[in-house]
Amino acid sequence: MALENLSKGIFRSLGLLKNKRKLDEDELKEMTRSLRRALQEADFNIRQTKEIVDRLEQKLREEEPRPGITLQTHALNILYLELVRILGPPHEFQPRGATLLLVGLYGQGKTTTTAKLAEWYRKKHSLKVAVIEADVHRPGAYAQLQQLLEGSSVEVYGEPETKDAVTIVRNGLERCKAADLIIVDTAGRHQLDDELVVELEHLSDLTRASERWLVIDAQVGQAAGPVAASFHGLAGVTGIVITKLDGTARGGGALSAVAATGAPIVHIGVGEKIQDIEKFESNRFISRLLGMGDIQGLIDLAPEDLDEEEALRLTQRLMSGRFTLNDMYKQMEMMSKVGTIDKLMSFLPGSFLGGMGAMSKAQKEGMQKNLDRYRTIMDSMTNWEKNEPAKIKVDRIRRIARGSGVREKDVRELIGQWNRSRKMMKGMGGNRQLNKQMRKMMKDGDFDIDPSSFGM
Ligand SMILES: Nc1nc2c(ncn2[C@@H]2O[C@H](COP(=O)(O)OP(=O)(O)O)[C@@H](O)[C@H]2O)c(=O)[nH]1
Ligand SMILES: [Mg+2]
Repeated sequence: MALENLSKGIFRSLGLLKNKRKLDEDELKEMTRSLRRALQEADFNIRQTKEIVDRLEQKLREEEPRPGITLQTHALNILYLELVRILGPPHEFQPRGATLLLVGLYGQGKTTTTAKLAEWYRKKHSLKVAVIEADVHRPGAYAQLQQLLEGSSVEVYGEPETKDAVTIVRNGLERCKAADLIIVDTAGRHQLDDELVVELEHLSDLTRASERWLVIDAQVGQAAGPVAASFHGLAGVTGIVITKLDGTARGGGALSAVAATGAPIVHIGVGEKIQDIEKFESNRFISRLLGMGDIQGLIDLAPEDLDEEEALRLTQRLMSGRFTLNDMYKQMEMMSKVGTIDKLMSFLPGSFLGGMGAMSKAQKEGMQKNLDRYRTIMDSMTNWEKNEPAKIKVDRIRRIARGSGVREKDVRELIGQWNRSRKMMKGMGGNRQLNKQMRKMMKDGDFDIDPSSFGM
């Protein structure tokens, strides 16, 4: 998860209020000191840090928590609102019919982002997407883009021999007329100079680009602010993509400094692979950061071929406690399509399923290994066995173990796991408020979940 250290720092700080209903002066001091440090380590600037911490302190003094809400949850809610406010409202972008120009300095991730965005909008909005490689300075840019989009239906246009970006773009637009969304990757520079501004003007006029997005590497921290401000002012940038948030502890600085310039953050890059991109909405981002989960983000992770009916049916079976190994297998298959346990967990509220979100890295790795092994074992089971796991006797266990190359103990463990999940899910099904919300969410796409129903 991006900004993992900040997340931990905030938990550590707010943890000092755990189980408290009344404010204690010394504890409050210690909490604010610890929070200030966490924010600064994530590279938030001193003024913003002070503003966030002061407001939290003031509100904690002035407002009583609602009945039944602990001081810790109260503080968490206040901090949530403050951080969302700092990071700004979401940028509305209508991709159908748009032409999107990506600009930025060298090595910031423009070409990678071009490919990521193309795939994102192709999948999430079912659009016909084309990309045009207009970087004439970097040899190999076209090949790089082609390689990134290998196997995708996104059309890639480029002319590696042509030395004039405007010509390439003109030809590309003609060729890709039928596309719903066109994304143009441009050449980088060392800095925003006159030549770049002129080229952008040309390209913008030519493409009638409705959007010009600046790509910035998060590793520069707060220095992303001045870069965003100058591009915003001079080149009329309409949105910002912040990349490489996965590889830096200073991401808080980049995000907050950019947001402060008034240029909206549209997407974030969180890895080198083509699917490592997220839409940026500060409320969802902060919700996840604070361990409150991001259900919409989880849905965004779902693969194109996820059968929603089936997912809904499985969820209902799971929550009713009547589910077989076959169901568990299908659920695992779905989960493994979506991503690793680690990734999934980062979208769930911290207290979901008894605090699974707070599992250590080693625990998550262990769980991933188990899942892989369970799948192997289940591949050696008959349908009857998967439907009636409670009736599997010794001789069958032996056969299954031999067939899948594991120990008998492992087969028993799988059956035990099924039994435990069944009981746990049955317990969750009994949580009427949660159950109602889950159903509503799956049915109506209403993802606005009250974190207090997860016991926060
Ligand atoms: N870890 C990580 N690496 C990234 C991300 N985006 C791009 N990169 C890497 O950054 C380097 C430069 O990217 P590139 O797209 O060629 O940058 P460009 O010069 O602006 O076109 C490449 O090695 C990419 O794999 C990201 O979100 N996370
Ligand atoms: Mg490039």
